[in-house]
Order: sequence, then structure tokens, then C-alpha cells
Amino acid sequence: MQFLDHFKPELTIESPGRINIIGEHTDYNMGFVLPTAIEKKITFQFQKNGSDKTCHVYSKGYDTGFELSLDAIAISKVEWENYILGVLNEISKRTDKLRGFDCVLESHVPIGSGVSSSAALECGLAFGLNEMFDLGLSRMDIVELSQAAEHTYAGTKCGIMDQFASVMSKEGHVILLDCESLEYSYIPIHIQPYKILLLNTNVSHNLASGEYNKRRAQCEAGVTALQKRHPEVKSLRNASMEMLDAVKDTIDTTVYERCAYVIQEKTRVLEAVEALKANNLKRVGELLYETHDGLSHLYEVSCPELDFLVEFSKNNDAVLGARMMGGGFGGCTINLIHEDAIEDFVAAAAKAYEQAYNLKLTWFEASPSQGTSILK
Ligand code: GAF
Repeated sequence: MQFLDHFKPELTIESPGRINIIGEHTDYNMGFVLPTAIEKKITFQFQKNGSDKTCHVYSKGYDTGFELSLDAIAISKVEWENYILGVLNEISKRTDKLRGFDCVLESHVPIGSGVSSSAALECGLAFGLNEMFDLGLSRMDIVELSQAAEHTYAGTKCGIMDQFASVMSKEGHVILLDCESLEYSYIPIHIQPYKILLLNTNVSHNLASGEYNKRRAQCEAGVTALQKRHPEVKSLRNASMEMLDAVKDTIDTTVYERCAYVIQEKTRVLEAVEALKANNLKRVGELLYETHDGLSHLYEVSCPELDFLVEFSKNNDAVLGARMMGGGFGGCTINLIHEDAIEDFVAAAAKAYEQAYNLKLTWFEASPSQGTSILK
């Protein structure tokens, strides 16, 4: 792209991916989540280009870019472009201060791995433009407009967790976020000698493929059935297993199982928070296994490769717990493991995984990191 020949960045932003300790598929059901940002980030470099409307975005990883006009922000056939276009569209709805810019981005967040490279992309772009053009957006505005961009341009009716974690995280802490009130608190993570280890199946899921939106619709169908008896129930956040069992005969088994998982997961998050605060990591680990079981059997968003890695971890006493993480259908497992055991465990897991699926396993340690920030 021609602008690269005379590119003099004025601003550099780092925008992280995220992990989630527990609380999966609870965000759009108005429950609780426990995410934090990780050190894997997307770097954005920006310059104003003097134009009123013309913008250029270039991705170093894809070695490709595109030009667009702020006048006509149409949905693209190229998936990653839609995260950019969606954010620009949402910003344009909120302010007319945006002008032409050039942006070069370089991603170190693995794509399709359940660590939300999409939120990192949306939030980093919004954050950078807010700084450069003095748009007056708060961090929370950036979270919400990035989530909206994913709904409208990427077509995934995601909850708020990923964007919230990418923007609001604090080094050394996880965030307990109430997705109904949006109240949150930071919980310090002191888990030595244990570490958070991510095993990447390198099987790629595609949230826009429809399964994610289907789960959300099934939960909403459950709420509609519950409201016939309990009009006060606005989301699964307000429902109990007793309430659900009372309407069991009026809903199909799949809807029942989806709702049961969400209601149970809501309680598990709060229990995990208490266990973390009490440094009872053994209990946190047990809860991770319970969550995986629910995601695999009731919510049905796991896949054989993820199930294999979670089962494999159960043979190693140094692993306190493991589960699939993120939207599902591939990506990573999150493992709570003793640091001394990591080397041997990953070697054995990689060998077994390759034998079973003829696929390479990759891994990385994740430690709670700072949310989106200015590098220079
Ligand atoms: C994806 C979504 F983007 C999040 O909002 C969340 O629902 C998650 O899947 C599952 O917990 O990452």
C-alpha cells in the first residue's frame, strides 16, 4: 500500500487478547464472568493523513490492507476487515469528529484460539482513534461500541466479556464482572506455585458460523418459557434450577440443557471467586472441570480435541483443573498447573495429541495483564 512509503506514526496502541478463568457463555445471559487480559497483543500504529474521509488499514500479519471512505462503510466479504469497518461505523454514529487516518497493525494474538483476537482488534482501533481525534469516548463507550460492531458487521451476537476484558483489565488481577449491572471488581491473582497454562488445539472455530448465535437464541427461548410462570425473570441470571424444572415439560430437551448449564455456571463463578480469595486452588480446579463437563454435555460447544486435552490433564496430579475456554468449537483449554510440571506435561500432551489427531499442539503461559493502553 502506497501510504507505507511515507508512514510516520504519531501514536502506538497495544490491545490485548483475554483469558477467562470461569463463567463461559454467561455474559449474554446477564451472569458473571472472571476474565483478564493477557500479554498477547495487537499493536496499532496510527497517523492522520490529512484527508476528510479516506482511511487505510494495513495488516503486517496478512501482508495486505484496504482503503475505505468514512462516507460509505459497507460490510466487507473479508472477515477481518469487518471488525475495523464495524468499529468505524459505530464511532460515526456517535461523533462526527473522525477524519482520515492510516493504520498499521501487527497481531500477536492467535486467531481462532478462543482468546478473542476480534475484541483486541475492535478495541485497539477504537481506543487509538479516540486518542488521535479526541473523540471524547470513555473506556466504557469503547467497550460498548466494539461489542456493537461485532453484532452488526461480524454478525456474532456476542456478550460484553471480551471487549470489557480487553479494555478494562489490570495487571495481576482478574475482573469479576456482573454482566447485568456492569459493576465490577478486580481480584488479585496470587496462585504461585501454580500457573495458568493454555493449550491450543489449533482447531479453529468460527463464532459467526451460527452455533454461537443459536446458543443465545436457545437461552432466550428458555427465558420466554420461564416468563410464563415467572414474569419477573428477565434473563437466566434471575432463574433458578427449581424454576427451570417447573417448566421442563413445556420446553424441548435441548433448551432445558442449555439453560441448566447457564444457571449452574452462574453459581460456579461465585464459588470460584470465594475459593480464589481463600487461596483454595484445589476447589477452583474442580470447578473448572465441572464447567468443562457442562460446556461439553449440556451446552455442547466443545469438540473432540478439547475434550481429549481436558481428559488428558486429569491423569496428571499437578493439574488442578482444566476446561475449554471461550466460545468453543476449538481454540484453547485453560489449565491450572504446578509450575514444576509444565515442561513434562506439555511434552506428553503434545505427543498424545499428535498421535490422536495428527495435529500440532501449541501452548503458552498466561498471566493477568494490563488492558488496552498507549505504548507511545
Ligand atoms: C465469545 C464471546 F465473544 C463472549 O461474549 C462470550 O460469550 C464467550 O464467547 C463465551 O463465554 O468469546
